[in-house]
Amino acid sequence: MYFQVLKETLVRHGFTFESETDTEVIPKLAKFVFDKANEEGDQTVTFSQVVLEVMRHLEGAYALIFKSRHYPNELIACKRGSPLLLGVKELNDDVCNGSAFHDAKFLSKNGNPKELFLSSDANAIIEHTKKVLVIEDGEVVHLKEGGVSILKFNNDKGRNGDSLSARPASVQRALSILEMEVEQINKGKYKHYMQKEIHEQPESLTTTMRGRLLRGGSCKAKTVLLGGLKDHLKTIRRSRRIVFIGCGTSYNAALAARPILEELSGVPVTMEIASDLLDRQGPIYREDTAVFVSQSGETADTLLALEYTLENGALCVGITNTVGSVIARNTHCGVHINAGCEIGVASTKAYTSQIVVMAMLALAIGGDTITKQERREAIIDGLFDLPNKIREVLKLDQEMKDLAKLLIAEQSLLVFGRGYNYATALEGALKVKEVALMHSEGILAGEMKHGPLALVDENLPIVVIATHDACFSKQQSVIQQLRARKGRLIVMCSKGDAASVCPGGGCRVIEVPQVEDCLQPVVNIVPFQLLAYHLTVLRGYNVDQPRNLAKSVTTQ
Ligand code: UD2
Ligand code: MG
Repeated sequence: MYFQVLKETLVRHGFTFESETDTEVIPKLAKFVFDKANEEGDQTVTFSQVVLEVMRHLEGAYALIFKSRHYPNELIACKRGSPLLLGVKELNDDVCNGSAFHDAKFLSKNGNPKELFLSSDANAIIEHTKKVLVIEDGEVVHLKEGGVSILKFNNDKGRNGDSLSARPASVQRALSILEMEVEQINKGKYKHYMQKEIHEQPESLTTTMRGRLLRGGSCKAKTVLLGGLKDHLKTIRRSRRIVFIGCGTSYNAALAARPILEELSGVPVTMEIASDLLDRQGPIYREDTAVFVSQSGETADTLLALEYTLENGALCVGITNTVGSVIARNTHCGVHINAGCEIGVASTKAYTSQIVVMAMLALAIGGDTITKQERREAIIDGLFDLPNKIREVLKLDQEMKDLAKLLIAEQSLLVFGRGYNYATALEGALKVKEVALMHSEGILAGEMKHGPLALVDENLPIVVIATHDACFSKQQSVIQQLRARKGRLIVMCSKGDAASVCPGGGCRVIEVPQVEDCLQPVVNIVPFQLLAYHLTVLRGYNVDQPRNLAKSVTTQ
């Protein structure tokens, strides 16, 4: 919203815009600030003053790098909310032993660092240097002719109420030059990558949605903008069917998004496990849209299925987390999920970001039907609020740890789900299986009587997902039937529903915040991720590299 306001102001001052992106507003704002200072005769306005003034106008989370031909040999970086690291290579070794602390100015003395790196992700820097400065909110990193200084955004406004007339203060406190192992830097306060990645989902989801949800002005409807798809939406809408193709967690994410895609697009959606499509040489037609889902973008089976599908002439759409990956390159179009680097072998934040991207895909495809406008807007509102809801559900951490203690010695865990949360049952079971090395099976609750019911006794733990949606009463009756057979139940339900899912008590209840039905799988998977994580740690297994598994399965 405020970007829209800024943009309108800039347009009034004669700026023209080439894109719909918020990003474009920032350099133009910088130009505006620079011009204004010069007009007012302030020829001495420094690059950092310009940037500080720009920052004053920005809201939300960002990490930015500025370069300008008005300030040759200078570069400025700043951040708020998003991470930003300054990597320093070839600092004299006696200058930086262990985790010594140094003033930033030190960097420009003593023979100088040879190279400086700026990145929002330690992974990108670590191959060059282990020495990093963690930049804090409101700080401005100023690189000038080989030297570095750090300035702090000063809250005291200058005489004119802006930061141009206020002198930005040089940061006095000692900045730490961390020298730790790669793992420590990346893991921050967490013990394992999987744990970190579970807990960073409010942020990763925010990044996934950034710039893609538009809540326009009063007369403008709420919409979704997926830059990578906008020229292909017509073709997708006209296709005879949409085929989701993936493996493992990516397949489950697609399964979670299937109902909303069917509902909003009206196009039949079918599901294919990549290897199975190839085994069967299943029919794919020119009129199909095939959507390839892969975190790494390098998954061998998915890639082979992509080649096969391209040969058959279908429109191929990629949903990947890795810019430049083979699947991203070889698909006709697609969407990057922008979840950030995922290191734990068990996918967590990529899963939730994939679902969110596919929900946005559904919104974009269904974007021109008036009848569903209200529904779409409710989902968009739900998406905006989703990171908060994930923050809330993450508070179940201790409760999931307690549950893990109870289940530590079990042989097996069943998970029943249906509708939107059939995928949650499959994915929850997959998490428990792959990291905690415990047999676990996700079961479509509608299939209960066709076999699985035979397993139920007073020993086997069963999780039933019964959050509030159109399938709720059916799940209530599943719970009743399982209880009649003395099943050992753990019920996941919406906040406040404990009594109605488990009348009379007697089952363990996990209450989660309720969101729009089609987004509920994003919330519901989190307790399972936490449970799988704690089970693994308590059982003494390797969380981040489970036995026999690899992060990207690049071989068949
Ligand atoms: C693009 C930029 C983003 C930002 C934004 C501003 C990239 C990678 N993204 O994001 O940094 O500047 O615009 O509006 O530079 N694609 C495939 N297959 C896939 C995934 C993507 O073909 O599996 C294509 C997609 O069709 C598009 C391009 O890759 O042409 C970038 O996709 P995106 O999702 O990153 O696009 P967008 O507009 O969100
Ligand atoms: Mg491409």
